[in-house]
Amino acid sequence: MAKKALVTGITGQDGSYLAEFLLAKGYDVYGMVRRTSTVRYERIRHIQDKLHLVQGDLLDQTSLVRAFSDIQPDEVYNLAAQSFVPTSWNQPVFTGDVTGLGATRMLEALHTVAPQARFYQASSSEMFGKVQETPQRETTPFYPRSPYGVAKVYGHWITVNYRESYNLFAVSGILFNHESERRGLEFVTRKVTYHVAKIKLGLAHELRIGNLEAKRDWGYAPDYVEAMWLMLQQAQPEDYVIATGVTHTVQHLLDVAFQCVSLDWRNYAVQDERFMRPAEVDLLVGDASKASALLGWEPTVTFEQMIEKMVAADLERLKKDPDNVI
Ligand code: NAP
Ligand code: F7E
Repeated sequence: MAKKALVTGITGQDGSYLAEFLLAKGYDVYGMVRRTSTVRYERIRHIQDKLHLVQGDLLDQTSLVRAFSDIQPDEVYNLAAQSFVPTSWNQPVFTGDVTGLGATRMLEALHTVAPQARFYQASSSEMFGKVQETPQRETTPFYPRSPYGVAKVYGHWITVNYRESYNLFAVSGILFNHESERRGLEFVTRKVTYHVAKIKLGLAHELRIGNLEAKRDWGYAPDYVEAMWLMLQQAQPEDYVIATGVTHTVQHLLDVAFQCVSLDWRNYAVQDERFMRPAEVDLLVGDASKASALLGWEPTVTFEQMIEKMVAADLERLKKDPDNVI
C-alpha cells in the first residue's frame, strides 16, 4: 500500500516541490486547497492529475477534521501560512489566526481523528529575529521581530506541546529562507531576478527596493523539502534547523543577479522607503549541523547557482510572455 501524505499549502512554493518529491517516492499525495473565485494552481498544474485535491482552510476546523478523517494520512506537512512578513503588519490578527492558530487546528484535528499520523510544522528562521546568538541553532532563544515571526513561534511551541502532551510524532523544521524559480514575486530574491529579466529585455527601467544591508541565509527550495521528509522518517520526533550556513546581504544579491545579465545594479536600483520594515531582522545565518549529522542532509545548490537559475527562468518566461506575473 502506498503511503498517504496530506500537504497543506500545496499551491505555494514549497508545497509544489514537496508534492513532486512525494509523488516520486510513490506516495498518494493529498493537497489542501482553498476555494477562491479565480483558481491559481500554476505551481502544481503540471502534476495536478496525479494529486488528490481536497478543499479546506486552516481557519475552518471542521474542514480539517473532515480531511484527516477521510484521508487517514500517514504523514502530514503543514506548509499553509500567511507567509509574507510585511503583510503581517497590515493583517496581524489574520496572520496570527492562519499562521499561528492554524497549526493548533491542524494538531487538534490530527490528535482527535488521526493520532498515528506523523506531523511536520513549517517553522521559520524569522523566529530568531533579533538574534541572540550567531549562527542560530535549535537551542538559540527566539526573539521574533514581526507579527509573522510571533505567529511562527506560537506554531513552533504548540507543535512541541502537542508532541509532549499527547505523545504525537510531531516535528518542527526551523527552515531558513529558501527560494526558487517558483518563489512568490513579492519576496526579495524573486523580485530582484524578475526585475533583472524585465530590465534586460527592455520591459522595465528600474527596481524599487528596501533595506540593502539585511543579511539572509538563502538556500534552494527543492533541497529544503527533502529535509522536511527526512524529519518524518526518523525513529524519534525532533526539531531541526535547515540552512546553508552562508549569509549574504541584499546588496550582494543585487550584484549577483545583475551580473547574470552583465548589468550594474547601481544604474537601476532605487531605494524606496515603502519597502523598509517597522522592525527588521538584520542578520540570519543557520547552523544545520544537527540535520547534517542525524538526517544526512546537505544543501546541494549554492546561492550564486540558484540566482542564476532564477534569472534564467524569468528571462525565459518573459520572452514567451512579456506580461508574465507568475
Ligand atoms: P507560500 O508560497 O506563501 O505558500 C503558502 C501556502 O499556504 C499557499 O499554498 C496558500 O494557499 C496556503 N494558505 C494560506 N492561507 C491558508 C489558509 N487559511 N488555509 C489553507 N491554506 C492556506 O509559502 P512557502 O514559501 O511555500 O512556505 C511554506 C511554509 O513554510 C509556510 O508556512 C512558510 O511560512 C514557511 N516557511 C517558508 C520559508 C521560505 O523561505 N520559503 C522559510 C521558513 C518557513 P493559496 O495559494 O490559496 O494562497
Ligand atoms: O525579505 C529585505 C527585507 O521578504 C528578505 C519568508 O519566506 O523567509 C521569508 O521572509 C530581506 C528582508 O523574506 C526588499 O527587509 C529589501 O530583510 O524576501 P523577504 P523574509 O522577510 O526574510 C522567512 C524565513 C520566512 O519564513 C518567510 O515566510 O530582504 N528587502 N528590499 C526586501 N524584501 C522584500 N520582500 N522586498 C524588497 O523590496
